[in-house]
Amino acid sequence: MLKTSLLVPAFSKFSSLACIKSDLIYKNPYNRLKQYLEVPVLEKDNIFSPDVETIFAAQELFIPNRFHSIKFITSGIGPEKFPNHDLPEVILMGRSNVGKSSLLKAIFRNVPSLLIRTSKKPGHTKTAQFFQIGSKLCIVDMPGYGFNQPEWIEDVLESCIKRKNCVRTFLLIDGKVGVLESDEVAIDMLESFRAPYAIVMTKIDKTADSRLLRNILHLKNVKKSSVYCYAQPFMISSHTYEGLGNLLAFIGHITGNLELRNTKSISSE
Ligand SMILES: Nc1nc2c(ncn2[C@@H]2O[C@H](COP(=O)(O)OP(=O)(O)O)[C@@H](O)[C@H]2O)c(=O)[nH]1
Ligand SMILES: [Mg+2]
Repeated sequence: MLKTSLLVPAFSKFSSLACIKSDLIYKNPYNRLKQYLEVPVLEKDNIFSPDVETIFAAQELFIPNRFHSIKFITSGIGPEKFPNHDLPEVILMGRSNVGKSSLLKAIFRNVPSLLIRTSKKPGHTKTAQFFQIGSKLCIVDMPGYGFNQPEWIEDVLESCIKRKNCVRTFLLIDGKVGVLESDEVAIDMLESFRAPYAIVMTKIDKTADSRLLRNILHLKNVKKSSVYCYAQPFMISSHTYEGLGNLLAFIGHITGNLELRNTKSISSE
């Protein structure tokens, strides 16, 4: 197989992705953690592991052009404000300050017209914000729960997650902090809605591997009885983009926009 370091410059030369800073975006942080344990970190070892070409194709989805516009469409706290369309939707939810907006910013880094505000102050986003990616899919940024959460937090989460368009909810957990009680409540909620969801551990650039591993293993216990959680947590840095490619390939695939090549099955929930 081609080495990533050879492939990235080759691709960049011929494509609009010349802005790639490094090949961290193609890395799966899970492979780094694996070396510390003699047994697999997860029960099903590394079930989603797209190759570089697949990740590259996934990134192209998030680059606008004349026929493919990427834009903010609407925001609201109830169904009357939500869009009426047939696009598949994925939702980003998590505690205030966990890195939802930063992840969006990283996903849309090639869309300078989209101004996404991140903040050190928790509780900045109060409504569900819908972003449309051409005629392909929609990403929804949710208000954070926990500190400074809006009083309508449960209602807005429920009405978004239960929409027929919603194909997956991503529950973001701070990689350094790990699962808190409020995250366990969120997990219970998703399970009670029977909503397929996946965990995303954020901020891995500022988390020591030992701590990340500890938090992943703790997570494994928390979701022992879960039915609707995807078996493999994603790990990302929205600052260095490490692990981001894996997540984009997953989003592309579950929304029916990306065929997987040389990738192990993701049918397992
Ligand atoms: N080092 C690092 N900081 C991050 C990352 N993601 C978010 N942050 C920081 O965490 C804070 C909250 O991020 P934000 O995206 O606004 O969180 P939100 O409330 O969940 O939308 C900001 O100061 C971000 O710069 C990351 O991947 N790495
Ligand atoms: Mg935010």
